[in-house]
Amino acid sequence: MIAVTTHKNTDFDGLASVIAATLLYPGAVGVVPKMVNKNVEQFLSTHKTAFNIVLPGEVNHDDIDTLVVVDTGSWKRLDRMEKLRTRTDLRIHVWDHHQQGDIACHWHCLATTGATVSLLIREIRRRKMTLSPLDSTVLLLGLYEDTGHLSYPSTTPLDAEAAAFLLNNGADLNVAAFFLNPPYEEVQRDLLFDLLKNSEKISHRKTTVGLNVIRLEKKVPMLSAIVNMYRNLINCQAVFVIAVNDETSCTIIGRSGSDRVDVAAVLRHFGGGGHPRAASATIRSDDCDPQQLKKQVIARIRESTTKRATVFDLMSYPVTMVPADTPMMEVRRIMEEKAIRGILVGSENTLEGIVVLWDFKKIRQERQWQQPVKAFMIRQVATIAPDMEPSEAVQLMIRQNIGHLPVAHEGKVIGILTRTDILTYFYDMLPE
Ligand SMILES: [Mn+2]
Repeated sequence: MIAVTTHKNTDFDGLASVIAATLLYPGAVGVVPKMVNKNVEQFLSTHKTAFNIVLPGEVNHDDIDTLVVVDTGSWKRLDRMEKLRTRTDLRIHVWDHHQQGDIACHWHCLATTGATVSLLIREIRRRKMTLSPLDSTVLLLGLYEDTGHLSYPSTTPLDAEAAAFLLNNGADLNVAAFFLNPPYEEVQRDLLFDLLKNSEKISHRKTTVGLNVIRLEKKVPMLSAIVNMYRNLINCQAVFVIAVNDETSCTIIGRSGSDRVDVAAVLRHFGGGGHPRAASATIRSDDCDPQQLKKQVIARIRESTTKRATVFDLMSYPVTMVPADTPMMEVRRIMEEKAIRGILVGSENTLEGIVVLWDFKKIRQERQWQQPVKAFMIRQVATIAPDMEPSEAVQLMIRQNIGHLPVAHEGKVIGILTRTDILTYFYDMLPE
């Protein structure tokens, strides 16, 4: 028998991948873990009979000769599959978009797509299969949940192609919207207020990280969505929420909106995992002390050294500067010669102003080209520090509506960042 299974606390990508695999492996049975996310549970309560899926307790493990694992590569994330771990005659296939895993398999399809189900859909398309509207809809739920409706940065062209294929096969967007955007309930609102009231902020290398310890009386559906909302509201680069489940277990949820804080790297020290921007860890110990955990998280944040691109890596230097009494015609000549659109005025220790191509429009008479640059320059010049992130430079440029940012370190101009540098970075260098 071929069994297809996925990770515990199954999300829609896990469920969709199981269902897609049952289509790709004829006769296969989908084994869905007992613990599934709330919205998946709601979906299954009305749709379960439409699919060939069972619970782990309903399957005779000895009958399984091929195990297809989707949306995870780790034994410990599977539900009641330990028995199979030591079987030498078992064939194992893995389909996954995560990086790590300890399942030794005979065949795998691993790629960094937004959703695992996109990998299975690629194979469905390759085999020229068609899907029912119902199958298409559940696959779309998985695809949209893991890619934030194709909007997360992890989304790839393969995900978008998969979405087009599903829509062509009749996927229902009304059903998708219903299960992906359930209304918030009182318990979630209370939690959000609690997080906002009791947040502690620490600063580390120009980033602000929010920390909370909360007590969870019961399971809160969509906890991670609430944590995300909370991070947006308090405007921190990252947040860590330590949720006390009971005396012997705590869950740490990390969410980041910045390349500066890699929450997965921090939570790996606590046995957790995930992505740089979304990760979690569950700690079980006889005396789980959340305040102690908080101290450890802070220590890990402080020692984390994520080396990301900074303004320093992108800026141009040396910088062309002219003294304030330079005639405008000379300024124009230098700019033409160097093919630059802006020039700094002053010296590297005293930045007095900036003149950009646009300022030439202030010149109405020919004789004005003889006048010094200080008569035309802009005196209020925004500068940026070399250790800032490219995205912060973009925000500053947008806010001030400027295309040139002198880079200053300890009062000295050490470089300049232009729109071109930013565009080159975001469009040419990002997809590594
Ligand atoms: Mn997934």
